[in-house]
Amino acid sequence: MVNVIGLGYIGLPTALMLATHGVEVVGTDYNKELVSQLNAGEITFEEEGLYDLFVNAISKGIKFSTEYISTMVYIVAVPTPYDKNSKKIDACYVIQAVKNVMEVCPKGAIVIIESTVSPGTIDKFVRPIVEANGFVIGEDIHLVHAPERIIPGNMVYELKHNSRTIGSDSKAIGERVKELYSSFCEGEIVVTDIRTAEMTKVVENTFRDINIAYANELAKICHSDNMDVYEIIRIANKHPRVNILSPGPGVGGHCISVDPWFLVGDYPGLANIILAARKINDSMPEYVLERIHDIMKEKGIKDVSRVGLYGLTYKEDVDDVRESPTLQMLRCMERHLASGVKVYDPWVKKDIVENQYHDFDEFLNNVDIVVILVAHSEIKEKMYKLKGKIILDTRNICDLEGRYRL
Ligand code: SAJ
Repeated sequence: MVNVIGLGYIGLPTALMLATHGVEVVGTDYNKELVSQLNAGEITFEEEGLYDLFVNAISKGIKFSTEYISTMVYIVAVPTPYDKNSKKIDACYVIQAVKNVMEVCPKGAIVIIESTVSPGTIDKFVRPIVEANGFVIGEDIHLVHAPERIIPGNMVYELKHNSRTIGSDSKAIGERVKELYSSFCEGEIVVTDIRTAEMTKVVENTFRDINIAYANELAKICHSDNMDVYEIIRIANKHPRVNILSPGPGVGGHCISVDPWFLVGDYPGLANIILAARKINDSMPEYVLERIHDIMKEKGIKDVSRVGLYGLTYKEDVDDVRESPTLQMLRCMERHLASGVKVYDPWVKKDIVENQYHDFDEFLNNVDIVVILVAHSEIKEKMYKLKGKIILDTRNICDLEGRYRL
């Protein structure tokens, strides 16, 4: 039996996938409401194919609980935020989860950390907890790091098809864990040591952050000198060894905008490109605000309440608003005492900001400028409704005449 600890964006799909592939699974989360929701047959977030997987896993006997279970395999998938004060990973959730596991686990158990961690976290925080509980690592308890690579929006497919990394102190344990993941994962599974697995995961997300920062910097350069950044990137990418990503209003989500900070925090003075990239991406929400300001001036619009922001989530077709560029923009506007801007997102059903609309047409009727911040399928399908509006398209999805882009 596997006890999956943390039933969020990573833990839940992983637990469901294991259960549907014949593994006995108990999913544990300290959030009582979340657990009762799952036990009542309600899925906790939207994701293509997740509900079907959920129903299938329930039919195969998956259980959800707030309790930790005594078993031989644990998968820990809890959040690992970045602590802005210490400039280091905040490992408190991992620490607590491992402490709780130690209270119930038998000798011989394998504890797999799936949460993304900065290199060295397992040595620094996890090993001491295991040892403090009287266990000998490698004999009584086996530690493994198995970071995930799934992308929100395509999680279920990627869980099955991506390759993945298993970091372990011992080859034999690594191979056993590889077998467990092979129950559902058809991609290549590479077994390595823990430190390498920790570093590899952070390096992957940092690579993407730097690539996006390059695209964002190019967008600024091109705009300053009246060049079309999208055409330039499109043509440059025809080179067989060039693959520049797309500029946008900023980098959000809980992975790419967070993980590079682990390297900056742990290797100050060495992580220079990484820090520069973070700064460029973090500057984008404010840059978009400047662009809105310029457009308002050009069009003679003075009233900020005639500006509508389309999209609140951190990217298209997900309901996750963590670190979203739109929220960063709104915070920045608050600092400049500019309020009244209107906001709409078809994926965010609850009111989380002021002047938030829940009906697309009503939103459009109340604004003159539409700033496209998220490329949800909805707006792509209903783009014709924006005819006659002043449009700032930060995602390059609109081809209506006169629209502004980054
Ligand atoms: N973005 C751009 N331009 C682009 C691509 C993305 O501005 O060309 C923005 C998005 O709009 C979003 C942010 O970057 O705000 C991040 O989105 P994303 O789709 O690039 O990535 P995430 O955070 O949803 O998922 C990433 C993935 N990592 C990589 O592709 C290296 C995923 O595979 C990881 O599993 C996930 O982080 C994670 O959990 O670490």
